[in-house]
Amino acid sequence: MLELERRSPPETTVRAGNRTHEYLAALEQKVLWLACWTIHHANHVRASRDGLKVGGHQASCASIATLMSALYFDVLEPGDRVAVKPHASPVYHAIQYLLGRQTEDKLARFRAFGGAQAYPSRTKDSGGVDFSTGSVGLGAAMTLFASLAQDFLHERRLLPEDRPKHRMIALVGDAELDEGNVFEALLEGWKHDIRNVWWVIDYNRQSLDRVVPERLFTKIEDFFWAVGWEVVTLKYGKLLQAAFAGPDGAALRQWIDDCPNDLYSALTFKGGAGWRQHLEQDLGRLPGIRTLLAEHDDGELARLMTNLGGHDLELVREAFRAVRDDRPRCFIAYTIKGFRLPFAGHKDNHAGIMTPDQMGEFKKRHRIADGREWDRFAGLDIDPAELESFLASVPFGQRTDAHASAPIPVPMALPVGRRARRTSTQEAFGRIMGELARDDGELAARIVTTSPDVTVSTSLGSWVSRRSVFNRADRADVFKEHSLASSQLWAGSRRGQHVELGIAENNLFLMLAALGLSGPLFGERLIPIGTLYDPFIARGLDALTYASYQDARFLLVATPSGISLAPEGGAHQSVSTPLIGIGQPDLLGFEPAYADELAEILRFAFEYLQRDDGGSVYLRLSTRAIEQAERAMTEELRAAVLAGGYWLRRPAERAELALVGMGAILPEVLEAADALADDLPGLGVLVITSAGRLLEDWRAAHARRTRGEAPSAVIEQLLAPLAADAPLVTVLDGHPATLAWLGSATGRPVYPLGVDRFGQSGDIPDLYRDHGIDAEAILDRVALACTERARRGAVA
Ligand SMILES: Cc1ncc(C[n+]2csc(CCOP(=O)(O)OP(=O)(O)O)c2C)c(N)n1
Ligand SMILES: [Mg+2]
Repeated sequence: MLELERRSPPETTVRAGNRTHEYLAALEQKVLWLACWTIHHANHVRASRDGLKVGGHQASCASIATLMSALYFDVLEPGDRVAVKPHASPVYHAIQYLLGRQTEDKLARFRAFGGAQAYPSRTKDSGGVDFSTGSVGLGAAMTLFASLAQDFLHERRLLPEDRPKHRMIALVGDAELDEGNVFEALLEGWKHDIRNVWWVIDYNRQSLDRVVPERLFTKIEDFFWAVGWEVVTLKYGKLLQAAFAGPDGAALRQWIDDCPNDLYSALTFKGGAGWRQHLEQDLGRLPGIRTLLAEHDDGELARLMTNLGGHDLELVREAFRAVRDDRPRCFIAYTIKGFRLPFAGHKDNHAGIMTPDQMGEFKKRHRIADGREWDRFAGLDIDPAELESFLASVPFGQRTDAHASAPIPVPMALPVGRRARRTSTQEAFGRIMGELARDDGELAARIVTTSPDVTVSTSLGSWVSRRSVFNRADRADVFKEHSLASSQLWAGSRRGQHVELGIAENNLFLMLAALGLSGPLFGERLIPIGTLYDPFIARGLDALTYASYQDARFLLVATPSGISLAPEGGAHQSVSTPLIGIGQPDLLGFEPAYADELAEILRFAFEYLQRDDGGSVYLRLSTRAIEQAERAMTEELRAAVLAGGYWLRRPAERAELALVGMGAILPEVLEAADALADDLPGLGVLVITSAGRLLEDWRAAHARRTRGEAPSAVIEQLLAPLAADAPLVTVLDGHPATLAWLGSATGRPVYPLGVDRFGQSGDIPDLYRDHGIDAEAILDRVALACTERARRGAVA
């Protein structure tokens, strides 16, 4: 166990003269019991209906029980926010239960439908989970961005001035630091000089598969220092520290320091006899060690040798309470996976669950009588009334649940600026943002934009030039000061409304997650808008999922998209993102073709992302400038654009075929329609603005029909004028499956065109040709559709 860094332990500030420590020690025991029992109950007591293993992680819980007890029962303030390592969910729920914030019923249904969740969940757990966790590494990084969001609200004076800044705390498994997103976040945090973040690392030196190599953490610690964090290492508990101070104690310390992690783990598992044998063999020549061995029986020796910092309640409390400033802090707490459980230290213990016999022993040790397993105070030596009143005084327990925040009013229409005859959806977005930047309304004041180094190339430049980059220190634009020409004037300011990020899409989504939860976390809403290149959604997709899973609300503007960015080539061409727009829960995808559609969708989005039953919105935009539709935005058109589609050219009654297009390829669709005017008079052109919205609506209509109602779906209404067997030829610059389902909605055959291969550099005519989404390809499909329809007709 390589020593990380030896620093003098902080001054003790444990409240003296009262029984706090005694209460905490009892609660720590109870937390361990309840967490283990919750898992045991789910696996061995509750009846299984499907034969599946329920699971749970007693070893992971045991290693962090002390740290979490110290935090929740002693250190946390009500406003602090915590991301709990995923596998400590039962510990979290046990603590909430002891504080009266969780029910026995939910614990008894741990990992069952409606019960306490396998991993802490903001949206699915009761009892106020601050940040969901589950995908390792993301919870830790989330706290860093939450702190940045808190700073943003403070500097923008959106929070009461007397409200202190709270700590954003992550309880992190040591293996989580293998995730690259953690380091991306740390670097970004350094750039933004983040404060008030604590990461408490449960350094049990075990991951899922194995015992981790000892040298790794020295590198990790160096990294924390390099990015300005204070590192506090809690290696040895007070028992071991006392032994080190005794005769030949230095040799004992050296022996443990030199002990490889896997040997230390193995000896922990073997217990007292194992330690004795090794110590006799290696240090038996030293009189001090011989005395120590003689004075400790096997049980005591095991207790001494496993007395690591993260299991020493007093030491842990002292370390937490010694913090007096807002520097980011990393506590590296040495622990033992499965501490005080029969599989302590065993390398295979990650998913290990005590057998019923082992649980029987464990229960005896905790002095729990049959039937009293859920009793909050059973087996403790302290008067329950005293404990109850101690628990009632715990600061964290005073927290009231999620903040309510007033909605931000959205104007009836957004300022759209100059109307262009030809424009792209990206340009139109930039223009609206530029207009909003001049606006002194509430909406514009609450918008915060962010982008991973593609601010200019996603058309946020004019917004940022006016609203400036968020920076805790005011900073002038040096180019401007030196009178150097630049169209982007980027001063940094405390009041800035754009958070500039380095190129790390994970960070973008975590930033959006934090800004998008500012209402529930801090009581003040923001309207976050993140921009990136559409193909790079995939780079941060898990973080996007994480943001959505927590019900963070934001607007994601992805541009450019598809092969329509032509010369930029295959590496930048997104293919399957429209399917993300359909498939990602709580993220509503739109792909407008025209600027006037975009303005309506944006306005809708600002409202939708504030609605209780709303969600986030994803706009897939393009740099391809196209001829704009000459029209007025009627109420009917607006409703149709938002519902997911409208007829750009209305079909004749019982038209025999229809063209359906989405996004930047509309010119090709119209070109094909013109070419077909003679052969197929009355041919309609349907524009899809949101495949996801149509699909959702269609399925909702089915659900209502099963309940005996008779609604028709929007897609059914849209296609109703067509002949019952009229084929649809669908086209988009994206995966053809996006629109291929449209036919089955109304029993009409579909001929889906789209992109399903990686592309290459080229111009639009060449690329559209190559991928079969140009007018000629559309005409070919129309011909096929007509032939096959005629053949079917003949057969019928
Ligand atoms: C992104 C992601 N990959 C893989 C997993 C599966 N997984 C769950 S826990 C774990 C190892 C956890 O080890 P550590 O963080 O040290 O936690 P502890 O030892 O405290 O259980 C892995 C690989 C996951 N939850 N998330
Ligand atoms: Mg671990």
